[in-house]
Amino acid sequence: MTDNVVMTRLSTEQADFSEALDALLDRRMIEDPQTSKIVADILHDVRSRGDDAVVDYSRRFDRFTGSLVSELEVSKAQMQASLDSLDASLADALHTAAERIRHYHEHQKQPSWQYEEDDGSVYGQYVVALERVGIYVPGGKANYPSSMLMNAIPAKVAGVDEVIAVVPTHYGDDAGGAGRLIFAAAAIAGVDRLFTIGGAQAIAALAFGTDTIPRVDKIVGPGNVYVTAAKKQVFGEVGIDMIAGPSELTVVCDGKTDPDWIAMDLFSQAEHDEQAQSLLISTDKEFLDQVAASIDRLLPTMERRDIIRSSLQNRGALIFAPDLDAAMRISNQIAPEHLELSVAEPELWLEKVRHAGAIFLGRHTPEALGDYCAGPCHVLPTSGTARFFSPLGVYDFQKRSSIINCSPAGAARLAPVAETLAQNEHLQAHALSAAWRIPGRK
Ligand code: HSO
Ligand code: ZN
Repeated sequence: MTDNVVMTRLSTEQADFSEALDALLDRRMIEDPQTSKIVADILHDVRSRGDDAVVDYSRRFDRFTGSLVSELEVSKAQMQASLDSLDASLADALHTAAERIRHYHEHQKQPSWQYEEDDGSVYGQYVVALERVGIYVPGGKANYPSSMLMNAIPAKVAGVDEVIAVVPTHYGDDAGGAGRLIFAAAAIAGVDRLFTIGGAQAIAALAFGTDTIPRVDKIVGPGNVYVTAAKKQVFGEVGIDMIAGPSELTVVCDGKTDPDWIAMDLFSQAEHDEQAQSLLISTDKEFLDQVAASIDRLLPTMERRDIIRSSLQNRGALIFAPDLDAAMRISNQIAPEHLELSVAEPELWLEKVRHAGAIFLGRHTPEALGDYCAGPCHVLPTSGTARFFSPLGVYDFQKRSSIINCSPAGAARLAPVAETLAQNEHLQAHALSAAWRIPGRK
């Protein structure tokens, strides 16, 4: 049995290639005004009514049937019991993934630094962890215990005092199934408090705090359009990591990788959801045909074939480029969340990458390994935002303070400069405050 997946074909040889690529990428980050309004109302309501509003929205939009926010909290003992109840092989896999994520992120810690000038003054930067953060782990079309690890472990490595995780309510109803894995992952990651509260109401509760849910300093993690809109609206009141859209993969291939492997890599992204985007750029037209044939042959064997088919037909594409230089230029224009360089000597092509959330080098590095256990975080910039955002990392959970420690000689040396500039800004107190540190001036 084979399927017939009709995927967009693009080629740099077509006159309207750039426009066709732009249309395919379809990156409007401006949200629909109706969504903004719904979210603004929820935020306002949670801010004024606190726990009661959280309960109301969780009953209305999620599957909560209780009456108190405290019923939506999963205790540390419950998290641990979920972990204890897992099959050994599953618990081992989670522990291995967690260890590898922790090890990778240890390398990301930014140290404080300082330097001393000849006059004995010291200047530097003091790096310190955030006190309390909220992490949002979505539910949606799949269940992602891996995302619990990927969000919480970098925070713990940074030294965050308190990590509050929120997940949609249905996990609480399914504590024996999907919830169990999520709660177990939270135990392994060292999450301090966990609430089964999703949607914009969860973001509001974390941003403003309620009687039961503590206010956090920063909220990270991807979510649906309501969660994303809510994060945008609370930004400034709290920190946020980035603005997430549907997940994407771009594969650049020289045509010498097994086409079935590439088809499966494209499926792995497409199976996340109908809006996910899988793109293949190859320098070999015949190879594009071979991958198309692999897709048709393999699709009927896939459990999530309906989602995969929709995703590939709606947003996927097979793209021809005359050489790898051209392929890399297209990839940079896409600025993909995940980039696989399935080519010979991928290290040589790395320097041509300008924009990509995570880069997977070589034929044996599928995105799936990175999604779970290679070590880097799988919370990555989507929708072309790799032009200015970076992967979620330890640095997102650290902040910096500047350090200035002037010796008497250093102060005397800087004061005339400050005094002159202050006088010209007509700020007399500034001028005197500086000048009085010069011996004899006061
Ligand atoms: N590819 C997803 C992460 C994930 N995959 C979780 C499987 N589980 C977004 O980067
Ligand atoms: Zn994935």
